[in-house]
Amino acid sequence: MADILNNSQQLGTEKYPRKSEKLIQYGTSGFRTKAEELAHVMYRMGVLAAFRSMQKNAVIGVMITASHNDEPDNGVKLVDPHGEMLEASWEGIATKLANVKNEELKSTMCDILEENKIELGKNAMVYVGRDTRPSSPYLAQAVIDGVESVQGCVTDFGILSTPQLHFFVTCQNTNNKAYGEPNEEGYFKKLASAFKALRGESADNGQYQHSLTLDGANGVGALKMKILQEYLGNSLEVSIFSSGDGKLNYQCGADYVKVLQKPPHSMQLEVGQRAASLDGDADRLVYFYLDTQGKFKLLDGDKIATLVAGYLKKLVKESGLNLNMGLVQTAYANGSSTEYINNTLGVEVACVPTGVKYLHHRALDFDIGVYFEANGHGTVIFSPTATDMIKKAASDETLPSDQVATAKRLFLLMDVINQTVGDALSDLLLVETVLHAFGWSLAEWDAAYTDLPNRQMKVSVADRNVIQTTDAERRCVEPPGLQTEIDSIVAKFNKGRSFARPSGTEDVVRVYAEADTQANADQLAHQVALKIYELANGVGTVPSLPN
Ligand code: NG1
Ligand code: ZN
Repeated sequence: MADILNNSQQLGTEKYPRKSEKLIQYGTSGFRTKAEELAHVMYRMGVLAAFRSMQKNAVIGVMITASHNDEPDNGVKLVDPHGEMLEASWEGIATKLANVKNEELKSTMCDILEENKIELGKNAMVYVGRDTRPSSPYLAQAVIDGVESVQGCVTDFGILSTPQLHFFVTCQNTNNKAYGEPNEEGYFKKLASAFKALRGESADNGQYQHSLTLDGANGVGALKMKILQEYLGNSLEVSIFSSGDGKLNYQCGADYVKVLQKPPHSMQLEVGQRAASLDGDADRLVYFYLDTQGKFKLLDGDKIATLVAGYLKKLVKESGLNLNMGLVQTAYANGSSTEYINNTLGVEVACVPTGVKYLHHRALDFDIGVYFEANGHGTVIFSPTATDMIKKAASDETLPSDQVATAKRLFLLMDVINQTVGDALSDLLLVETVLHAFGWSLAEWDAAYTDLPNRQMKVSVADRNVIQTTDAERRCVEPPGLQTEIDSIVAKFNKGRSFARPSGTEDVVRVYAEADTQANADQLAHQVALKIYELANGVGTVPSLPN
């Protein structure tokens, strides 16, 4: 055992040394920073993934990506046995291992093994996936070297979307491969065959037409959509933009479209054309179109959640099954969406802090839990009881035939949905299915409610952690006096709402504001940003009014 750890420390020190004293923290989506600062972190996360696999006696995933961030960034996150994010108590362990001095690597590994009662030498199996960033192959090799240094086995899947890796890990760790086959073919076949079955005879219906324009963010989503198209055949025609000829996430992608509220730079849209954007690792999806006045209209994660929840609620009612449903959002959800879910859909709404793990966890409380971040990251999960009831009803000959048919639809929908984590390709097939079923264009979908004008801003401060929040991040408790100031600014705006929180993925404080008009939302965001700059030690240029 001592030999293995000695060798691991030696390889880590020689090939992947920690070169700076800068601390790095396992945040909402793992470690994320400039790619050149990450080699030692990757190696050490390879070691840690192997340890986690030994502890859990299951496959653990490691994904190398910085999602929607700029191309020079990169990141790493661990995927736990059932496809969920790494357990919170291990985030601290990961942070510690990533930051110890080179010469303390071995003793820290020993401590982790001892404190977690892990027997070194037990089988360890780690699945590794990476996005299309130029730095990703080298960083993946560092992870692989880390796993192998403690005698773990690696399956290197090469380029994958983040949700594909979650899917593979879940499939491999589920008894009798009940969730599916842990490989690309298994993934595409499961999604595409359910989607085609749900389409029925005709690919068009009412105002719905089966052609879509897709912005692939110049990333893995574009590559994987091309493969998915082969499985989809004629059921959906997709024209792919930003398919890899430009820079990743540059002037394109779901984050660009959502935050700037405009189409990708290179896309010429026609009035009414249905378009969607993925992010750099294909776990976020937003839709958009130009209305009859040529005005840009965004259908974000909130709109996707309400569309899907509305359809599922209808099917549950028609199937006669007694299943409860809930929708989980974060503070970034548009106020109009929350009002619509409460008052029109009549579905229970929960609000949790930013980060998919919080949404996923809360969604587990329902028979059918729909969760989406406004940025387009989310999915639907069905409890084991709901899954069982739907499965039984779908083949229950004692039930009226229309109820059986509806249960069959719900059953197929469960297969279109990647329940392990938000998945842009799976969500896209889900949205297309619902629009097809309703016979809707984007304008009809969009008509459910009108978003309140809103604005996001970033403020640079000396230490973003001086901002501490409560109430699902909707109120600041630190620094003292800030919340009172925010409250009095908000009070000046009609339908005003605003909050601030430290980002988990960038070194900034994020400000969100909504109000009755765009000018007021901009003013509100600006005034709150200035207050943060003043009370939380702002650095660099003073925040200016968004234009
Ligand atoms: P931070 O940087 O903590 O705001 C962003 C998103 C999260 C989540 C993570 C992970 C917003 C406002 N924040 O987190 O929702 O998606 O990235 O990628 O969209
Ligand atoms: Zn992403």
